Amino acid sequence: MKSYVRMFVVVMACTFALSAFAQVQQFPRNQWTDYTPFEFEGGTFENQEDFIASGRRCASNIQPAEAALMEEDFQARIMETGLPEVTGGTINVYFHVIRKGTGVSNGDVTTTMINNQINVLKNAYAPWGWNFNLVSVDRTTNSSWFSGCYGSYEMSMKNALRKGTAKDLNIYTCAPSGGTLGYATFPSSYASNPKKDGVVVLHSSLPGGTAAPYNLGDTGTHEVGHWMGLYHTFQGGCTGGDYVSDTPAEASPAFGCPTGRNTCSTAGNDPITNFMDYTDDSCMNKFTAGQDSRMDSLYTTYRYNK
Ligand SMILES: [Ca+2]
Ligand SMILES: [Ca+2]
Ligand SMILES: [Ca+2]
Ligand SMILES: [Zn+2]
Repeated sequence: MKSYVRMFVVVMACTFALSAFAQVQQFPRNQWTDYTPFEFEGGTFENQEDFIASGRRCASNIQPAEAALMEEDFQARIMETGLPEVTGGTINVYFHVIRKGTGVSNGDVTTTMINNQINVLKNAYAPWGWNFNLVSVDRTTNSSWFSGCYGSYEMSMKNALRKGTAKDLNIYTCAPSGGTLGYATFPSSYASNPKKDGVVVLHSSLPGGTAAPYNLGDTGTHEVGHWMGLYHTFQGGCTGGDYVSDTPAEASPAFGCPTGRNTCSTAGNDPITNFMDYTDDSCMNKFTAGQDSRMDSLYTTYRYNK
């Protein structure tokens, strides 16, 4: 029974991974309160909501049915093995810079930007027991990998560069799909495709980069959240679907920093300051105890000693 469930999950995960190459999920435009053009990395969007609706904020969107399958696998494993739970620890980080030439504008991020990104991760996760140790930085000049690091050239890049095991974090900086901010794999997909495991972020999202208002390093924080097993806070809309009880449900991704936003009649205002929403880096500043508990459990189940 359990192995059947697990195999089903793997098949569905692979199906999803393939379909993810073909499309980014788009969100309905439902507010249109702002008619200020939104300039981002050489492109102009009608406004910031249009940018969010384009799907470029994060490519780690999964449908509720797929999340449910991943959750089923997770629960089955907990029932089999119990939880020898680690509640924190130090995660080794292997940092891979993909550039199309020299100079920051070609993706050749500086050592200072990398160290500042690691510090942003440390500050975000320290309250919940996690530390990050930068083990190595490598730099690869390859313009195909630079723009194709999510999708077409992703696996050639990762097969060549990924280091460590399930418990180790590999971060790639590049220009995914020509400007998508970030993308991460989830813990449960490690077993079926270990080389794919890791986090991809837009090079200019690092602290000091040009991707304002997403240039304080919290794209990294957000994508590592997915890598630790968290979904978006708007997953499942008002019925909820992030499997975290202390993040109030919200109807759609928030953007900017809309204080007091309340899109669902269920208890609590929208969690706009949560790292797993889509707000500006200067707006997001927290995980919750429920998210911490989920990260600890998922890390124990799929990454610790694996
Ligand atoms: Ca913890
Ligand atoms: Ca929730
Ligand atoms: Ca509410
Ligand atoms: Zn995301």
